Amino acid sequence: MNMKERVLVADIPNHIGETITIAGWVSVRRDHGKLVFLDIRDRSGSVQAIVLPSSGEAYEAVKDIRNENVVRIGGLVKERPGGAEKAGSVLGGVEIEVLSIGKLSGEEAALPFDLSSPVLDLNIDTLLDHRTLALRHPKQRAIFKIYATVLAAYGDHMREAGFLEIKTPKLVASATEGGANVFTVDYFGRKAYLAQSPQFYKQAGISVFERVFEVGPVFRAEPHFTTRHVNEYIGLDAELAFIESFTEVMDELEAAMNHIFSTVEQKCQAELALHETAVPTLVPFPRLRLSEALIILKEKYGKEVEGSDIDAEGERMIGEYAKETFGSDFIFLTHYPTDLRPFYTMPNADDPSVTESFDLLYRGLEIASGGQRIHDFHQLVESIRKRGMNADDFASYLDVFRYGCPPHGGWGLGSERIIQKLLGLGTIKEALLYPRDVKRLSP
Ligand code: AMO
Repeated sequence: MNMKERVLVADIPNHIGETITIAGWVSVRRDHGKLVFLDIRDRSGSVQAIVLPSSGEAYEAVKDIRNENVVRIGGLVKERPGGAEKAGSVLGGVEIEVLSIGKLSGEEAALPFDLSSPVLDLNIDTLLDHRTLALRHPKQRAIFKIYATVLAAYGDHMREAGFLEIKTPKLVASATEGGANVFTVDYFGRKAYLAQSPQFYKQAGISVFERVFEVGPVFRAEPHFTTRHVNEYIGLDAELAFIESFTEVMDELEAAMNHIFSTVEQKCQAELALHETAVPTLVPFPRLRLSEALIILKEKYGKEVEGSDIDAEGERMIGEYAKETFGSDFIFLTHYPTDLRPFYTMPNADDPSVTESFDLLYRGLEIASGGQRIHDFHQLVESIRKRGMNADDFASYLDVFRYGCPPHGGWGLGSERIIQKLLGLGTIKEALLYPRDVKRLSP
């Protein structure tokens, strides 16, 4: 087939009365008496094709065409009376009368599940075991159209706001976030790690470029089975210099979130509709100290928390509180205790037991964390020591501060959690094409 001659489905209405070539997947084959109807899908949309017994060769060839086979069709574009009202995503107003049809690929084997029903009602294991096939379903494809829009909107916004896009190594010599959740790799006989975040490199980045952002993989060896963790995700990170307060970091993140959501609203109406959801009404994000949130949890929800941290249930409740009190799907929790944040976090000048830091919750789930960083060499060395770590292990990171680094802060934002909450997905795994969890390394 000469692909140059191929007409995309979305362009078919411009070819009424012409004989054209289309190619794509058979979403569904329906036999009505002697007529065969095929919904043909390509990247731009779906159209109905009809094979009449009088077509001879095509009628013979269509006999072994099954759902999801890949086909090429030569046919006549016809106006379809009343077709514009046809429900679903199939192009109304036109149809193709098939003159020739050829199978490009696909066996006659039965599909493991029915992709033609409006809802793909599979358990998560079946969905992920047959991931590539399941992705052909319109609702699944819609997730990744929205996801791509989120990534593009984030990049566009950050560039517009003066941030330089950087890509940093994912094979690294030291853990950045502390804790045990780091994957070890054999690196030519030495121990290396998969990056837990671009933290050190984005801080190095601002010491050169002032404002940097990165969209890249993050690896976490978390042995949990939860609906919000995966072991590899895409982080939307940013770091900005010459700040006076971490509130400026929150301002920048809020502006980025606003741009992401308004872009999704503009570009993804059909995809949002498939998921029966809409972009939340955006009001200024409320900001609340974590210590105040804990009091609210106790007084309003009767929830006691252990220690001074908030757990997943507490975050859900504070999400409800934000909605009820401020009409906001988002809320910043601020001033996390120093012993709960990584060593690079700036302590509060008046009360060093808390930090200049925040988490951002969206519909009750943490989607980002960030804050101001320590930029003084000696203070940083002291912070490393206080946590029982060896400053020598951070020599090249510390050099960034030895030679001068402006006051700065930034955030790490989990891209998949945005999608999970926007679409109300049961698990974050549905927001990844090929998620990695404790048990899953394939497909
Ligand atoms: P943190 O560890 O809180 O901060 O991670 C930042 C954001 O990344 C997302 N996230 C995850 N998403 C899916 N699966 C996981 N296992 C997972 N772990 C984290 C969350 C989280 O809010 N360096 C700091 C950020 C900074 O201060 O700039 C960091 O990595 O949405």
